[in-house]
Amino acid sequence: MPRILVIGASGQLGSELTQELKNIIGEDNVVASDRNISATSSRQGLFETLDVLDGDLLYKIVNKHKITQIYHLAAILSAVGEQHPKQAWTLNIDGLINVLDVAKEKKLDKIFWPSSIAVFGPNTPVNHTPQNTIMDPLTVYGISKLAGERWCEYYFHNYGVDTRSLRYPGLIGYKSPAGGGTTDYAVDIYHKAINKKPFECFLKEDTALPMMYMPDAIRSTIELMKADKVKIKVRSSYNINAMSFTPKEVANSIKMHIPDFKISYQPDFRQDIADSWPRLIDDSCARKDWGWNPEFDLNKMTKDILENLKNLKSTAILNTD
Ligand code: AKB
Repeated sequence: MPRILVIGASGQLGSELTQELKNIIGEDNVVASDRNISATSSRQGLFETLDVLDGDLLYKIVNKHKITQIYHLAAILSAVGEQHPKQAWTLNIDGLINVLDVAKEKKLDKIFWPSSIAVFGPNTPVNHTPQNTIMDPLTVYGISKLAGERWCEYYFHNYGVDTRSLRYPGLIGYKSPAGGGTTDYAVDIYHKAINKKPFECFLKEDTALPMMYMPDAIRSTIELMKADKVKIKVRSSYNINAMSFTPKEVANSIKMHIPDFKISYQPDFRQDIADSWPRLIDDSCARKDWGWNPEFDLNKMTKDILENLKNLKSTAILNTD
């Protein structure tokens, strides 16, 4: 049985992925870790307080729990990264190198590290963005993800570390808040809608971006990690896609269930970031190499999120607006 360490387990992706890994391999085989203990499911079961910049502590935790795989999710995302560029670079790159080093020293079985559509830039083809293409990211987050991809491939080729990675689009879940990204509006909008509040969007109505619903994101991650090593042909990071929509389209999808939902648009600095990213990603390599196939499109996701939020609200678990 693998012994898994999840770094960044209290975040939007980390909390749901940690729970799913526990469901699959058992509570006792998954160690959640984060800088802060937050009120998420990752607090149940094994938990270690860990700042991934502390390489010695990381090493001790790996030894203590006999870890064989790491999912390293801790990062500063695109919007917050532009407010704190050096911190974003340090956390995103030094943290990754600490993880790669411990994987190399301890000969861990495999490592998962998320990249992002933020690795692309204004000269990248925006439609059906290929796996291999021009990459000239404008944000520190994007620069750090692109550099991180190169580091992952470097450790694979030079030290045999089994690094696996996905270029996530905007991830949309309803269970926990998103954390400092440009695609976060597509999370917040559902909470406003279910609470019968108007939503002010920080992107223009016609800004199309690649997006993915959390169940697809979790499944893609687990399928990539389960895939036979010889099938993983891309050791930088795989393009992965599920859907692409604009703020206006997600508002219209919500209006099919909540007809009087209101949206207005007040673009801010995040508009420039979104304008530098692709609209739709070509993920044919992921489909061919390890069989990726998304399940949720926009309307299926909207229905699922609104139903779940409604249930949470009626059982009074949800009290965000
Ligand atoms: C962000 O908006 O920064 C992230 C991402 C696309 O990686 N959600």
